[in-house]
Amino acid sequence: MSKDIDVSPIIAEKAPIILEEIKRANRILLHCHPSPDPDSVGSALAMKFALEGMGKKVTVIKGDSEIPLAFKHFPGADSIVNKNFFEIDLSDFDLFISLDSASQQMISRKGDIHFPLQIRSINIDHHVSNTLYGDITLVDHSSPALAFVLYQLFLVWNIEINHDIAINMFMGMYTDTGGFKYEGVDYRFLKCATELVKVAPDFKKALFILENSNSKDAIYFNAVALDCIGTYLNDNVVISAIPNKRLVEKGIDPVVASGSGIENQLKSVIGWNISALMIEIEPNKIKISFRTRDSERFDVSKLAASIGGGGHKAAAGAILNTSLEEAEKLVLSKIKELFNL
Ligand SMILES: [Mn+2]
Repeated sequence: MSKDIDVSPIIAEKAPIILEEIKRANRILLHCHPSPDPDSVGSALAMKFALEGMGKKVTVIKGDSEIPLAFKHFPGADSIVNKNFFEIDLSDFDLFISLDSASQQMISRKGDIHFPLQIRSINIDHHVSNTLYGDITLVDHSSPALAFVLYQLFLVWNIEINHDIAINMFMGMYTDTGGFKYEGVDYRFLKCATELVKVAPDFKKALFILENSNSKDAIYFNAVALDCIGTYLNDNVVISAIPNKRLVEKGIDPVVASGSGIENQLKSVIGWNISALMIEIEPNKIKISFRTRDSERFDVSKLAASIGGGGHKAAAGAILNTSLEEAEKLVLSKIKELFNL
């Protein structure tokens, strides 16, 4: 079987333009997005290895958040620099490549980032909500994981996919699709995954660590989350709204908590068509994750966008600086308005 897959037209068009820009640069900056997921970290590390193979000096910064313990075994994770975007000096670099980040806020929420930057920038992403910032943009929203976009870029660029690149890309592709189950997974995507596991047959070990590095906080958090459930709009909508004080009194770290995966359990109930996990991560700051069982009828990326967030049709999110009650009211009114419930 050849490793080739049909490269999507947008990637085929942009690949040579991006490569030219990379060739002109020597020192390249990459980042992880706030609350990084495996697609963010895996893509940044895969890109780092690919660029280093071209002889570039590459720095990956962790960005706003800590790299979760469950990703520390990704090859190259120990090289991630412990800084956010505002703690680096852009004049140390020639090029910034933003990955898996729909807007400037996904590079950092610690301040405003204005494009064009003082150095050249490339925006490579797969979110429909991408705001097209940066000097060069490649947004392929047909791809369910950014790592799959990178695989196709590397194919055009003739990059050899080694073990470390393969593990990083596989982690992103696996998790961004809920284990190859979400919209957009097709034979091309699975063929790419096949090629990756051919190079990295130890992917099972990496997945085991990824999925079994829960802290006890995550389990206690799930108990609180399930205790805070309410259903609305004829049981079409389930909301778990978690007050900050419930987390504080149990000593649960809200950052750890938000990675517990409870949002995927909520949508597993027949009839609960839209789920919203609302965590008051600090007083009057609400982190919301939307999921849906039926992304054709209930495109939650539109719901998230209507309150200033973004994401994908089946999984999206937003952050609101309001009380939990107001956030709940707002979300329910937007759901009514958008989906006629
Ligand atoms: Mn992604």
